[in-house]
Amino acid sequence: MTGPTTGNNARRDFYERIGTLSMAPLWESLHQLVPPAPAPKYQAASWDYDKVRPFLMESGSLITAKEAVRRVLILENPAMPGSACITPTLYAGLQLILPGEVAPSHRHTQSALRFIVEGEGAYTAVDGERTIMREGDFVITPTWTWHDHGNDSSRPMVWLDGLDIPLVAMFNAGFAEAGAEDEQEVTAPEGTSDAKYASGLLPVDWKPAKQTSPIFNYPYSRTREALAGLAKAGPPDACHGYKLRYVNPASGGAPIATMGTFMQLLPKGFESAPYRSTDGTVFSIVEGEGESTIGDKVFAWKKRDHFVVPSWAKVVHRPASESVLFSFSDRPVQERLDLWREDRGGR
Ligand code: 1HN
Repeated sequence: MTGPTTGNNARRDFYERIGTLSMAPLWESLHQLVPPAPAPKYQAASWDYDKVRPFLMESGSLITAKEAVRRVLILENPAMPGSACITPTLYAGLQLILPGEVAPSHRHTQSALRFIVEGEGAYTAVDGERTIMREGDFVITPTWTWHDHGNDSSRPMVWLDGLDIPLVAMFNAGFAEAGAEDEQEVTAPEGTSDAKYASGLLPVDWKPAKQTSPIFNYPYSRTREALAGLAKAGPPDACHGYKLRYVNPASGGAPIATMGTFMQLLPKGFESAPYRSTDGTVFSIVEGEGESTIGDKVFAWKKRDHFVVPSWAKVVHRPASESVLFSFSDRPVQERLDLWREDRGGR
């Protein structure tokens, strides 16, 4: 062997001296910086709705939606305490809005998705139009749109919020503004955007202004019907069962530029082939019960439970009954950057 034989002490001394100039030796961290395969610093985790719900309801007696602005319990990855992240790029939380409450109007550059977990009849308003939300509906709040929520029903409503908060924070591209009034003025009757954009038709001279979908409520009734039709049409995919992605009808892309959303039906007794992909994914159980192996751990789940699958962790789903799973991830971002990969194990 030729080359320097300088000992560890000399090296450590060198690192200290260059450290005073804000420099560091790449060779000490190279393999960590460019790992041979994803090595996520966060973990798989699940939230049992039976355990979560009492705390959510208790939060309803501690603070109003108005005072809280958004009364949400954050689903935080146990490996990232204090980060408000469920994955390094995604935020998730469960929001409670009680009968008669209003969550005041504001807007921010972070995009949000709502996935309705419990209840029916609350509305969200986006840029002057309200939509009434029901269980299983997928609703979007695009970047920089005014939004407020209200519950005119007689029951609590709970939904999953998914936001691209960590991603926007990484870019330092976050802006936010409070509305002048708690409830924004309604300028279009309910159903307007559904009529204009959600029937495979578009207003004749309409041109999309941004990547965001012009549809802001994708109701569960239609999604469920599509899944049922798909299940009648042929055999399930070995890894996914019957899986659809939500789409912006004007572009074919994801409804939100930063977050992909999916719904899949797993037939009773189906066992999915091991699958992994580079997009860490958050799941919300809509129907059924079963278990999933994520990496080397097994997570049991049922309707209204949530779990997170880290990047490149192997997943196998085992539904005990016919099950429907909603999920979201940063896949559209990774695809745009030519980074997204999957491993179907040859299936
Ligand atoms: C937000 O605006 C909502 O509009 C929910 O319901 C959760 C978490 C962080 C920042 C803004 C909402 C949020 C949020």
